[in-house]
Amino acid sequence: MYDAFTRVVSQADARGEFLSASQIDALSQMVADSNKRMDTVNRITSNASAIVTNAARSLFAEQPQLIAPGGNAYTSRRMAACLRDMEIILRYVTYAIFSGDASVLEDRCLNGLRETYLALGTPGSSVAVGVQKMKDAALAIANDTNNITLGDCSQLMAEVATYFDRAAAAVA
Ligand code: PEB
Repeated sequence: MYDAFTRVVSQADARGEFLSASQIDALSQMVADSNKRMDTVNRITSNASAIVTNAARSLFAEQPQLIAPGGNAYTSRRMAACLRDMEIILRYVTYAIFSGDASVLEDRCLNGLRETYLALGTPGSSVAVGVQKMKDAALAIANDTNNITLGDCSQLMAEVATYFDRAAAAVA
């Protein structure tokens, strides 16, 4: 499991080189922008249950077969498993945003998830749609300009989007 710093150290060490000026500059820029990152993690974390339930509700509205008898989210046990899965994925996305690196998400959540869904008979493509809906909601919440010092968050928001996209692509 890497963060943005340990990833750079590991890459430099693999080449037997000192950290380069551009690597140090990039990390130093990340530190300078860290309040944006912490605010983003904070906002997504504190709105996690709304993000999950709204995304799930919208997914079931679009794909009602999931909640019809025999569907993959039919019976409260499967519905609970589904909401839990979406929450787990969102939680690992927040870890990746905090770390500035996708490895925690990849190694501890997405690795083998496609095969798990295949074995369960759970449609990964539907999970991917749910993840995309969480992405839209999370970005809207993170980008809300109310009660915040205005600044350019476009780079960070693009990074946040990549973590959701990785999760969706891993199961689609
Ligand atoms: C992954 N999900 C399920 C299971 C596992 C995971 C391991 C089987 C064990 C169980 O039921 O608890 N667990 C989950 C995860 C990690 C982990 C992400 C990462 C660390 O440890 N059903 C739908 C939707 C979708 C869904 C498309 C969006 O209709 C999910 C939610 N996951 C779903 C369902 C089950 C499940 C299990 C319904 C139960 C399947 C079943 O028992 O039939």
